[in-house]
Amino acid sequence: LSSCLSNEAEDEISRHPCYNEEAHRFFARMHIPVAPACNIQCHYCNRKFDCVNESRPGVVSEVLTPTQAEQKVKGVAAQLMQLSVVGIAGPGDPLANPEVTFDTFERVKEHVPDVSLCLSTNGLTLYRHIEEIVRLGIRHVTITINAIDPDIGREIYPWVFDEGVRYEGREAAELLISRQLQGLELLAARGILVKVNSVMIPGINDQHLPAVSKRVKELGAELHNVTPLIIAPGSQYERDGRKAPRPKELNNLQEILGRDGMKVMRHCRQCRADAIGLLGQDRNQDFVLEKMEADP
Ligand code: CLF
Ligand code: SF4
Repeated sequence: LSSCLSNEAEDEISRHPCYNEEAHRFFARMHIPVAPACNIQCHYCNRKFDCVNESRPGVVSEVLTPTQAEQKVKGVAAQLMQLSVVGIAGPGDPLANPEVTFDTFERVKEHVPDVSLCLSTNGLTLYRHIEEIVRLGIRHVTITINAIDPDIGREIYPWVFDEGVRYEGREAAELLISRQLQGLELLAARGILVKVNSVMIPGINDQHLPAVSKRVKELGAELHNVTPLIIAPGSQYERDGRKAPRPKELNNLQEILGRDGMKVMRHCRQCRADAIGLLGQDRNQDFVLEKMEADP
């Protein structure tokens, strides 16, 4: 870890299963699926399924209301001793659903104060929520940044929707990228630990990701997580016949990024938006709301 981190930040990282590879054997995360809408379109996504930026495509998480989420977090925290992080990562973009997302975080903060809060977003509206994130004590934020060059970004994002305006083509990518980098910089300046996720898309951004890594490191990102493209059924990339990278290609890229001095995450399990347990575990079915309500 970089030596400029405070002791407090190092401690926060040591108990976060995604930010610390050792921690993932001992500490569990819980995702609460309260955020169904999204404000951009990625070519690898099919909106019928969970957001692919931080999850597996082709799975559908059932959306909870903030009240249901509160009950569920209380129940899980009481039963799952290893729980250290509660995150919101979908099934759409959490910041495209700011009311339910922040209402839910507020409830978790109040009722389960000893877990760390984590947020994952495409970053489009991040700059508008910095104060709320700081106020709620959210210490870990993930931004999915697949490109910093709008000419590459336009091959990934056909459109972006913000404040009643729909942007397309290069303009859409340019807006999204500028907001992502702005959000990253603002969060880092407030001492929030930012992880950047990038989806490795062969033939589109695979050669470009070292430049992305370098830029986000300069802006203060703590960690870079490159995940292999998994194409959602019915997505544009499926129609285009795009392919996932081979494991060796992904490993080579991670090695290149690591050589440039970035801390690279290699143990991501591409969780569902409703995942519960240690990374790689999905114990959602062990914590069914109705059952918990009947048997507190
Ligand atoms: Fe969840 Fe993401 Fe927080 Fe982790 S997951 S919101 S940072 S608590 Fe982790 Fe899962 Fe990979 Fe995400 S293994 S998909 S990186
Ligand atoms: Fe789909 Fe997530 Fe992209 Fe939105 S940000 S289009 S939900 S993959």
